[in-house]
Amino acid sequence: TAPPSPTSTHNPSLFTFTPHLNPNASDCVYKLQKLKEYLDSPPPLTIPPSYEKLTTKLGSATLPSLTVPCTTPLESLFKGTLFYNMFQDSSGLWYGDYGGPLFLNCGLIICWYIFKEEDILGEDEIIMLKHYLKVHKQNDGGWGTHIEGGSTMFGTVMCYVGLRLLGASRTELEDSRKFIIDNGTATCTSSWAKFYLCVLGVMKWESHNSTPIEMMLLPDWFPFGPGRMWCHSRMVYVPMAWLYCKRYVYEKADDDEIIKQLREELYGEGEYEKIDWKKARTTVAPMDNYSPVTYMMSFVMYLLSFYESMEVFKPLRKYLRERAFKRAEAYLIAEELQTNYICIGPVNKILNMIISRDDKNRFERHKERIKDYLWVAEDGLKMQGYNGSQCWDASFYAQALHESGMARVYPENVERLYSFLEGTQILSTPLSANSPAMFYEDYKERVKAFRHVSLGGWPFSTSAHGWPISDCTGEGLKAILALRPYVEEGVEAGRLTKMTDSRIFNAVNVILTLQNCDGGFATYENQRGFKWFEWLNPSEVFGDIMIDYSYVECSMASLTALSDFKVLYPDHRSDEIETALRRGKGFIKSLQRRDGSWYGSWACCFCYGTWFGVEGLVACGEGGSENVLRAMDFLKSKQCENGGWGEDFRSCYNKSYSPTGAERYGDSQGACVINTAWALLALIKGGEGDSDSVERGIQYLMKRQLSTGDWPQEGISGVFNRSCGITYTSYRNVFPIWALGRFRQWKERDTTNTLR
Ligand code: LAN
Repeated sequence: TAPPSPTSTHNPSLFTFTPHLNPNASDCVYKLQKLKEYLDSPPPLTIPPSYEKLTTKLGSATLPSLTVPCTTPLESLFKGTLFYNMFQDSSGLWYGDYGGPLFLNCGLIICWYIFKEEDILGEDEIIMLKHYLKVHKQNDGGWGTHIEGGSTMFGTVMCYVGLRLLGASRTELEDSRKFIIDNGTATCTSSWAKFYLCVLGVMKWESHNSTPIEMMLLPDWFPFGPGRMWCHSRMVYVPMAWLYCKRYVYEKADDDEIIKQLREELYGEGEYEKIDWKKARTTVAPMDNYSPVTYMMSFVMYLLSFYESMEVFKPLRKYLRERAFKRAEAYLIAEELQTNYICIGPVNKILNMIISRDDKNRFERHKERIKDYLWVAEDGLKMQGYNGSQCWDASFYAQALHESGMARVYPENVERLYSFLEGTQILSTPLSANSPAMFYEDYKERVKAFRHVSLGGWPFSTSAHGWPISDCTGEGLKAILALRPYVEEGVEAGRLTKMTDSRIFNAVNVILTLQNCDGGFATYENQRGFKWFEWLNPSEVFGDIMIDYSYVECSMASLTALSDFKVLYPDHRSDEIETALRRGKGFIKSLQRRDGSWYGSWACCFCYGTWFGVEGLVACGEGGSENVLRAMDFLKSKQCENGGWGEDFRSCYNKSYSPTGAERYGDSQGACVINTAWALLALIKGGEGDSDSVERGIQYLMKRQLSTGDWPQEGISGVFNRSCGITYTSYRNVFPIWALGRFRQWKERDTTNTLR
């Protein structure tokens, strides 16, 4: 299947670099004023004092002028770091846009709309949000599920409804309405969109498949249950089931003019009252149907619909549901407390917020944390896919600075970076309001919340978010270990907090306990379910979401961290670490494809996956092995003539390598900076540092560098659930810098090859 191709006239990712706008506010709060100020008068590129040291270090090499392209890899590296370091926040992190999914905005807009009196969004925010949705409309009138995908009914219905609620008129959106009607009306949108339509009151709950909250009551030993699902699916399922079982509908829906109009617009004039809502449960437009609902799931839905509607089950339903609501409430509250009301992701954030409406204190706290998800860029204001990628980006950059030798050149940046990473490690998380002394370390409480050990892990974004992830812990630990030698002075002088051994051991404990039976590592938790759960995936638009699978990315990061740790602490849990590395190695090998590549699940796609695969195998002592050589061959075979690598988003969607081969983002052969950097990192790690292939790749990176030291923002890099793109603005800086740095280190090791 080919994903629909985008027809939007706007290339969104070109507009997504806003770290300049950091107002020093907490977390990701970006004020529109800052954007305006920046656009009116962009800040001058100033040379920081550390530049002096840089010249000394460079020796004979001359300083690259800020308006002239670099001529050597070393110059390029300096300029790249100089540029990127300027955007470091005083708290040590780099802010970036984490937008991409379009469907998320509608959830926020609905929440704002149904609680209008709460002013969840300000006037300026509404203007910018509207702008964002308009900018990403495609030529056919629709919207994609994410900003770079072709139109889907999921994206279109969500964005259409969002825009109408924000005040856009029906006439303005006539082409979009036509798109919806032509593709079978809103009854053919995906089940997720249907859910939101029901909440808003523009669809009847009968069109929603049964989503019983009773699932919360299934015992742990039962082969299926919320605790066994991938945490993201679980965290969305519980509040969805809550709202479904209450048949929650916006209370003023029947008297609201816009709602009444939407009921006409989404289905055709006069159709709303005639629709067979039950039938609508199973209708879905082909463009949304990425993972069609299986026969088994249809059968389960059929049985559940009996349970849901039969009179005989009424007393049983009442009894079970009451108990399940109690359990679910405790669960939802625990999630809110654990994440400081940020919640694990943008979807449950909004659903939990809607549910908490009657509890003033809870609702207020939710409101305070909405801004964490908002981001303003040149394309408008968006609801991001997470509350940012701060820790993840910072960990990679720390390693890039270390490996390139640049960490010695920029001591102030390094100190700040260390301080951020040190402060972001998860130390403890309260579990419930009634027992503030209860922490995750309390086994019973933890298990009740289905949570893995958190203490010592690192999150993807901020410590306030608090969910540790295997690979974020791995990268965080590696980053801290890499930076420690540079910050000794700062620690001694009391400017920085010491990273004690016990904190490091806690991180190692998180990693060790996250290893799965197959030897690999999943994202947030162990793999607790079975592959057949996927047959019960009801989402249509997303693939492989039911359980937490072992991934090459998570495995590499965890294993390399263990291997770095082992060198520094050879006596701590050394047997367990040896075993983990051995098992991990086997797992990484087992995922390698025939052609030598690895599929990347969290970024686009095979270049990314293969970099992780190679890095992981080398760390497990497999450098030079047949597997690594095959990976080298794979990468070399995909290099474009101009020296770069480029991959289309279809790679992720279809799970098979798809080169772009066409003019994209200023490259006639469709190569991209970030893919090139990943391929280079893998090739150099795999022993190809002296090859012509690497030389040409490095030249390519230099050629694409902008005269400021930045690299152009190209296509969307991140991906999740196989089908949705997500923006990482740091990647275009961090990975080229790292690749250039690794190249430099490699060359310096080889004395016959002097790098000017
Ligand atoms: C992320 C972001 C980080 C990412 C990595 C750490 C990079 C990866 O290696 C493991 C998976 C993980 C943690 C990941 C999983 C899925 C997330 C949480 C996201 C892509 C960010 C947004 C996405 C989440 C599911 C989006 C919310 C939408 C729903 C459909 C629930």
